[in-house]
Amino acid sequence: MHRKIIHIDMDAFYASIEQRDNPDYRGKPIVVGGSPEGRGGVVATASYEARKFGIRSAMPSKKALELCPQVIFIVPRFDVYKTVSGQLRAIFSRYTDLIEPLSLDEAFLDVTEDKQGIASAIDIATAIRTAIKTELNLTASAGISINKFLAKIASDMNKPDGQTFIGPSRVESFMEALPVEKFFGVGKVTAAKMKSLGLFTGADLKKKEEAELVRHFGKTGHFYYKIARGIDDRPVQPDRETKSLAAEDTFQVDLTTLEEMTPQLEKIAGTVTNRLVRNQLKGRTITVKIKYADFRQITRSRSLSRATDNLATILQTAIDLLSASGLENKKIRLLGIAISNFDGDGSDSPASPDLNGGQLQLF
Ligand code: DCP
Ligand code: MG
Repeated sequence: MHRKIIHIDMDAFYASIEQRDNPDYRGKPIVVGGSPEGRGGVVATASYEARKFGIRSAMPSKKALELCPQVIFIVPRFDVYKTVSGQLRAIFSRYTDLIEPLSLDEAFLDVTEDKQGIASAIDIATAIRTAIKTELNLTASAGISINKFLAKIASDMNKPDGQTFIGPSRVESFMEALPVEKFFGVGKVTAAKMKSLGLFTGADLKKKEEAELVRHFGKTGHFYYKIARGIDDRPVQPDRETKSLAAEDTFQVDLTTLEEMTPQLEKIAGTVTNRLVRNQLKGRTITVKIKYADFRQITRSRSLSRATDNLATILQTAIDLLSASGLENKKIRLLGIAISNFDGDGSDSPASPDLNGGQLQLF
């Protein structure tokens, strides 16, 4: 008996809301976030009209302006996006209580048993998208399959305003044909490593013994072994609170000096800060993860007096923690930054035993 999992992802979320609420923006290339003078700031998202010019999320606004001089920059209205996110959740909850939001515009739904007895996950996804269109005047895309991994990939296959079903009988052939860089959770470095091992698709992964994958990729090797066979047992976890946000990067070449590490740390801090802002979170505890060339790993934390989402503050704290960790004669292969102890989540003791005891779970 297979589960029925739906992944819903809104189309050009912030930009679509702005176009909905202001007729002057409709049909035009618009960008939410960034500064119009191209003086810094990055694009949060671009309307599909702007994407035709090559504008993408996380692109510097300067670059966006170069690609499309007539692009309109819009200041984000997070309160509105949050309200819409709540309205989306209300629509989902007509069909199931097993809802796991991933961000304001994205969620997994387990509709194995749906509240209305519709039974067909395809019909439920269609009904949800219709409700979003008629009630909220926005469009969403959906992926429907037997687990989270496949549903998430599927929701991207027919964007915008579309849906894709990967049924049980198609799972095996779909996974075999899937390029490793399309795997949800496989970053650039892992993809490059896979390719260097001759692993280009799910079919290549499937030919490897589990022990060999674990030897190359550590614990994640177990996951690759299973997912190559279309198996992903992770449950849809309702009400999973965001306890921490993290980003990390593995380097092609081990780093040895703080001068080499600082720009990398800056990039990682930028990613974390963006995600804090996107999720409207501020955190008080900053944790740095360091993995050495010999795979040993340490974490170092510091709690600030006030919660922050400020790039400079987070970066400086991370640099301080890194320098205090003792870098002499060390080769570093991975750096990560996690922010936790969010404002309003109640766990504001600086020496939270939860954190000091279980820092690894942050990443
Ligand atoms: N976002 C952001 N910074 C990023 C990526 C996204 O601030 N680097 C924000 C703006 C997006 C929203 O999160 O509207 C949702 O992100 P998605 O990745 O789902 O992108 P969109 O919904 O904008 O577009 P798509 O139609 O590709 O899903
Ligand atoms: Mg989206």
